Amino acid sequence: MKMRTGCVAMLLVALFASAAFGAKFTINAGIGLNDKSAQFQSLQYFKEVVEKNSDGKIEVVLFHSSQLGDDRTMMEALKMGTQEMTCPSTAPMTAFINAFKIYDLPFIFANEEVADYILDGPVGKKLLDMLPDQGLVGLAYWENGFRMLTNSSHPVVTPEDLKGLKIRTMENPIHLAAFRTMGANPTPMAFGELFSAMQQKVVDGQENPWGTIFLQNFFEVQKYATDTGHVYSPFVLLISKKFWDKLPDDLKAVVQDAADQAKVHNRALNRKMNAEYLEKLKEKMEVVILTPEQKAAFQEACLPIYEQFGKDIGEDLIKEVQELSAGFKK
Ligand code: TK8
Repeated sequence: MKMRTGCVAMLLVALFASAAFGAKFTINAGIGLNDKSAQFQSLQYFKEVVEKNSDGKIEVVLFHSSQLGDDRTMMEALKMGTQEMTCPSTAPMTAFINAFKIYDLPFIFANEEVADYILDGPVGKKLLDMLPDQGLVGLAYWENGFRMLTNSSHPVVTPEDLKGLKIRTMENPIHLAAFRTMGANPTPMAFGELFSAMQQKVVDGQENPWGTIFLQNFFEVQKYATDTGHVYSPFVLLISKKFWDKLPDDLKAVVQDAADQAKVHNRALNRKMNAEYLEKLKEKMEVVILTPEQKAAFQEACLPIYEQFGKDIGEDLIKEVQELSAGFKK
């Protein structure tokens, strides 16, 4: 009798031990940026926390540089359940959930602190809560950051300087409309095609945060930059709902906690890197830093966009963000 209990106990120990060795779940996570980006470094951070806190039950495998596809195709793979994780800019997410267009309104966030406040508050949550209906679960808002304009033709100091410039935008109707309104000739394109499009002069320019402009070597094919900061791009750490529903609650908690921890890491790192790479870019490109008056001219030129997309996004939602932002105190 004693012997048998001992055997069962040993068997149980053996079973648990083997569970700890072989991961039960694999998260394949892909992004568009390269492995030097703050985004990739934050995914590495996420991977470490998840693998440690799940006692190896979850393994995270990372892919960068659009190895698994662009933002749009990876989101589709998450919906189908053939890929577990990605971290797109919110702009291409609007193809699935219209309300995310709120983040595409030019100059809607005055600075990063306001962006954090809105994204981590009721508005940000309300939008994440819309994702499960689309087969996606939004774990946290990470940061792509304020977008800056670059081009290969001439310095851009006023909106008039945009005239005739062929600018690549993300696949998003508001970004297209905003650049059209400012007088440019915008064209949407997946991120993975952008470098060669600039190299082959299919487009004259693009817009992305300083870190991306530096780390993706855009300065090799772009001579001029302007700190327009016209849009703040959030990233959303997304997980496939099909995968999420299979995870036991304790592991869901581990993944959610790691996503939140990595968010804090990501925002701090991204801001530090954007500031550092701006200084490095000044040695490689002609960088225009706009005065507040010059920046206001871009803001004014974009005002018709609020009118044009007000109904589509929802006047109430826009008002809610504007009122919350106005009430924000550091
Ligand atoms: C990376 C994209 C990129 C975005 C863009 O997949 O497309 O310009 O800024 O960073 O999400």
